[in-house]
Amino acid sequence: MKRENVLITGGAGFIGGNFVHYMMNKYPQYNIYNLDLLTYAGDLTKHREMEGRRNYHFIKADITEREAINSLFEQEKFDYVVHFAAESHVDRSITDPSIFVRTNVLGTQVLLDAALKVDVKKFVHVSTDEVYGELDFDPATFFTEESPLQPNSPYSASKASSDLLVRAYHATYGLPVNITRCTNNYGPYQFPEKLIPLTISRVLNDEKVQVYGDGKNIRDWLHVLDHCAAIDLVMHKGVTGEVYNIGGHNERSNLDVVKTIIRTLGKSEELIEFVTDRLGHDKRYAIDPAKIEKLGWRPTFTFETGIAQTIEWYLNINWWSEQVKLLNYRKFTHLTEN
Ligand code: NAD
Ligand code: TDX
Repeated sequence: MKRENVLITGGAGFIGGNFVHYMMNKYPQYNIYNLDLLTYAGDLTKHREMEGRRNYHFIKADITEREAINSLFEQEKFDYVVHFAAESHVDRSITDPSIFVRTNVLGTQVLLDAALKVDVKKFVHVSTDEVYGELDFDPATFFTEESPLQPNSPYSASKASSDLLVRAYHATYGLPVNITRCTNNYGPYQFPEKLIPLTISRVLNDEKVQVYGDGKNIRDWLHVLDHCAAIDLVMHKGVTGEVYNIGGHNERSNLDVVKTIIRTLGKSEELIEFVTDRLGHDKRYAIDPAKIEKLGWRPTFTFETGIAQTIEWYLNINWWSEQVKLLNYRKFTHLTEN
């Protein structure tokens, strides 16, 4: 029987990287192709164990380069495409939106065109709850798949634009697609520009943790392994053309998250420093996951179990502390000029 070929774009990044591990473990019968440009956010050391395995292939490529992408698709005849590759940091999109439009919009369109030519079984586009804009603090309100798209940052606008292209390629050309929109992910291998890994590194080094605004903004935290399981389900069982929201009912204010990390590491709350707010800072994200739950998915991590496991992971992994040192992570926040 022919082995299925699965293309994972952005597999050297945080979520894509975890998904490569997940798929390699769960489906040894698949050929896994990890396509990544290795931007500042991409790192292959997390896949050292995969090197040399017959069914793991790494391809260094830029999803915006049409000719290279087209010839790759013609050569490898992918059965599934799971598309993570993107510029993903909101602060960076405020400083320089252009690369977000290029990678997230044009890059997605190049992949969609290539996928059309080879008859893929499923194209899963990994998107974000940020495309719905912001909610107020009323805990009874949630985003559903029917919520209007009202993105507020250049990042979320670029993701919403790519979602619309994916939708249009299904409606116009019949490409078998799913769009997933998840809440904030956390867990192993996250790049230390995002709130949780950045806070862990700063607290460990007894440095100030910069909380934007008053710290009351709320995010709904999803452990990356729960996210991987949801994407697996959508890829294999999702109804073609449908959008699935993925969230964990794990809402926390940013201040709560920072205090939890400080407490767990046995440090003082005096490390907290309130700084200038992010421009266009969305107040709250929260998802109603009823639709994906009907498909058979439930998160396995509570925020308490997930954050404890995540902090433990960062404490024990030399790879990550080396990365933090190498990357001088401080320069990636929106306060670079301060
Ligand atoms: P990340 O920034 O950690 O990784 C992105 C990866 O894409 C990197 O490995 C990078 O090298 C690669 N890449 C960037 N430009 C590329 C290009 N032109 N060609 C090929 N590869 C390229 O991102 P992440 O946090 O793992 O997010 C993955 C996806 O999930 C993104 O599409 C993001 O929008 C979405 N998402 C993330 C979160 C989150 O909390 N992190 C939440 C919702 C949705
Ligand atoms: O130093 C910080 N201080 C702070 O208060 C940083 C880095 C962030 N914040 C705040 C801003 C947000 O309210 O914490 C919250 C989380 O910030 P980020 O980690 O930058 O994530 P967010 O902007 O919520 O976006 C994330 O979730 C949705 C991902 O980066 C996106 O890729 C995803 O689509």
